[in-house]
Amino acid sequence: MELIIPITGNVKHAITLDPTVWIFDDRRIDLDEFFSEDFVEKDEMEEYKERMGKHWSREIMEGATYPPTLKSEKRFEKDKMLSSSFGIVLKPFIHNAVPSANATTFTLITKDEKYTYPLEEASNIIFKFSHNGKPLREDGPVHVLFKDGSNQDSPIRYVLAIQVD
Ligand SMILES: Nc1nc2c(c(=O)[nH]1)N[C@H]1C(S)=C(S)[C@@H](COP(=O)(O)O)O[C@H]1N2
Ligand SMILES: [Mo]
Repeated sequence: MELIIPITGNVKHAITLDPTVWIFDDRRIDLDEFFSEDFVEKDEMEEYKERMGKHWSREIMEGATYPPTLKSEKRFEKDKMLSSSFGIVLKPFIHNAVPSANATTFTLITKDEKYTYPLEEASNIIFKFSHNGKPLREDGPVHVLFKDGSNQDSPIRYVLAIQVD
């Protein structure tokens, strides 16, 4: 199993995905949160952080030197990275490869099979890259999950490459 996934075919820039670095990518999604009722979309979360930011800058002006929760927040984030399951939406990576104007589909090439989807479907696909804090070294490097949760129990595995046509 390779730990990288090339995007090739009818694209302007053939690129290589390296799921081992996605744990540091802000676009990562905590999958246990995502596949639960109380998932908060990113822009709502940004609004919330902005409001909290204003709150904290006021606190700082009023005398506190740093948000009193900052240390425990960092600790919490680190614990989560080491124990949670994470994924990332496929779409921006296909976008970065710049599909040619006449490209319409992408195909997930796996060890045994090929799965072809219209390009728009990339926004509905999540590449899971860690399970309980561990990279998917056996049957990954990613598991392919649909946002609607329909294949949570039977994700596509052993992804070797993505081909745009
Ligand atoms: N809530 C939630 N359900 C999930 C996932 C997840 O990350 N979060 N991962 C799916 C994937 S990709 C797999 S392989 C299985 C893993 O289940 P197991 O821990 O029982 O092996 O759970 C599926 N259901
Ligand atoms: Mo998985």
